[in-house]
Amino acid sequence: MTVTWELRDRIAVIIIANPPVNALGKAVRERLATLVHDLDADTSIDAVVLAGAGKLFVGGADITEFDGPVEAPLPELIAAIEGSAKPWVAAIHGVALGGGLELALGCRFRVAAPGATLGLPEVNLGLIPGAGGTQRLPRLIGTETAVAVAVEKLTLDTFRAMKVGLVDRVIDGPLVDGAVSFAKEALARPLPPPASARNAAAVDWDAADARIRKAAKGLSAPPAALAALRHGIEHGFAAGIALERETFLRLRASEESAALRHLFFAERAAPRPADLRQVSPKPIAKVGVVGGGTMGSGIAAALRGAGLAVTLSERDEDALARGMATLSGIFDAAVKRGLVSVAETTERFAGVDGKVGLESLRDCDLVIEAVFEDLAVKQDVFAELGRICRPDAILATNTSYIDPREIARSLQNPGRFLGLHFFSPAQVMKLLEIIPTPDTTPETLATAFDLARRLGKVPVRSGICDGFIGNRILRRYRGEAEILVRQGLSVAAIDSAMRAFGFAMGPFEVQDLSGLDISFMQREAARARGEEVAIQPGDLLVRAGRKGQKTGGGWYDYVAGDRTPRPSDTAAKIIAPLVQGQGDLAADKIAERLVGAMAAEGEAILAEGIAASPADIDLVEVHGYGFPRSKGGPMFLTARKASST
Ligand code: 3H9
Repeated sequence: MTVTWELRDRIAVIIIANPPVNALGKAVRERLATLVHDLDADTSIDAVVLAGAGKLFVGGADITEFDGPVEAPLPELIAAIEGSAKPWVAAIHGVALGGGLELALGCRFRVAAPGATLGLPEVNLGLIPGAGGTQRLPRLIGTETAVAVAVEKLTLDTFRAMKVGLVDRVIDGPLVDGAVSFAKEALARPLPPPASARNAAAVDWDAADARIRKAAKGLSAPPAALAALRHGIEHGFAAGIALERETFLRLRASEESAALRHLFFAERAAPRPADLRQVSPKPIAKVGVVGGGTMGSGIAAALRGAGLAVTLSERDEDALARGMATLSGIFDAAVKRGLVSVAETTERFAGVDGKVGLESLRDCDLVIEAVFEDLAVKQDVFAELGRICRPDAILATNTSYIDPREIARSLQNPGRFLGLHFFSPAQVMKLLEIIPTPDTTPETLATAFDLARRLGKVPVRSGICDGFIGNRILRRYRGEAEILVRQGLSVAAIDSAMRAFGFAMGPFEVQDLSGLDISFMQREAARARGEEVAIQPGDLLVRAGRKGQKTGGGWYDYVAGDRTPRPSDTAAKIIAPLVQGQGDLAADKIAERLVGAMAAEGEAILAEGIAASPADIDLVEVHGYGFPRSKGGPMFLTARKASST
């Protein structure tokens, strides 16, 4: 870390250099605090320009410090800058986020290069801005926009920031030169009041609170950020600052924020595994997708969203027409949800070339197979692809369970092969399990990670085992839930406990939605191979024709056209032979049992080297299986509980 300064024509220019994001760590804060004092006392200086070295101004407070004590508090530094005898000018490029924007708000002026991003993303970390952001921002840009920025994560680009009064001038040429000229011009005029001395108007607080609570889905930070903003407008700047600080410190010490910070670092580490940092990915422009079912179409849509040319291959005209119709449905749904414009979807759809057979994939850089989950069918596909595709093309299977080594058995040049396990709906779900075989080359693997980055997915490398990381843990989770049913707990009580924990649906509701028959068939196949697989309640339900919502009932009953699960006496009678006991467990204990089972499976997965780290397992659960983000993942949660007892 270095914070340097130089004198330019009676203007001091301070440059913060603290790679990678110029975070405001303790050393930076202390150095800046000394500079405020020293520059104030220096009569050869009339004003100060504050800029960041490298790609950006300041990415925020140093998040790694939030597990430790508070030292050299940022709010005091910012108050000192605001109260300085000389005007400070923040010269912003790249990003000014969180504490970075708060630092700029303490300056009397802000100038920015085109293309900068300004925002207060603290709520993503379970925090509120803790260095005056909720108080100075509304006083500078108006309360409504400030609520959108500080509470609802709106970011402003340079021009919008200029429009709302956050930025005083856009500097087109060299930023620091422009900022120095701006400072000199500003000195010739009376100074505007600092942000803290300005007024801001009230908004309809109750309406804002209701909207924010609905969107926050139980997270603490967004309503707390609004409350701090409101308090300052109703009771004055000093009272607002006090509540903001108290709330920030309380949330900083919360489990929710610790969980979200854990995920922040896990998500940043995931795309760049240490062993691949020196390996260049291959360029990928054209991708083939084999199979136009739900998965194949979803993958094609995701690829188009990243601007890649796609050839969708099906075995005959009818199947191809169905695949293209599914794809068109995905694009229509995205338009209806306001995610993309009609023009964009038209362009995306036009970029998909539907073809019968595999011959059309000969010039693809990458081919992803997403056909029926059957080893022989997949082997045939890869035998043909091996013959048809360019020898340097990467070939990937989207299998959920089958051993990729078996799938690639007949493939020449297996170094270019690996598993890419997408999650349904593939155009939405963020998780991508990347499964190399022992033959996969580092270059192939690096290309898969690069593809994930381009698709905006969270990549997690998995070793080979039944179900890889995610489905293996899912099986254990469901198995544990069924053990509770056998012990006499009702499926409704278990589902309700997991919803209260934070999942959108309980394990039995999910099974009814996706169908009980797939795992039933897997168990039946294992039994047919002579493996000993005990009869489970789900087997009895499927044998009685109850496969889930699609058959009008599974664990629950459903009435036509209504997806509301209704507790089912029929289902209870069918599974009764396997139930022993009365079962009585509080909701939090149910969640503890099931999450504990997930973590235990996670431990086994780590011990076998299937996952590289507990954080990777947490990413799989949060991004692929709806584990509540605010709890950080089963490994994080279990480790925290263990360390606090
Ligand atoms: C805050 O400011 C609280 C205040 O209100 C109150 C305080 C009192 N600290 O994302 P990248 C690391 S809360 C520490 O890949 P990019 C990151 O882990 C903060 N480390 O780069 C990674 O490390 P590694 C509010 C940080 O160029 C490396 O930097 N601010 C921080 O794609 C590169 O990160 C935010 O929430 C940090 N603040 O994107 C902004 N930020 O190389 C959070 C990053 O070891 N940051 N790292 O894996 C971002 O959004 C992006 O990092 C940013 C750069 C856009 C800045």
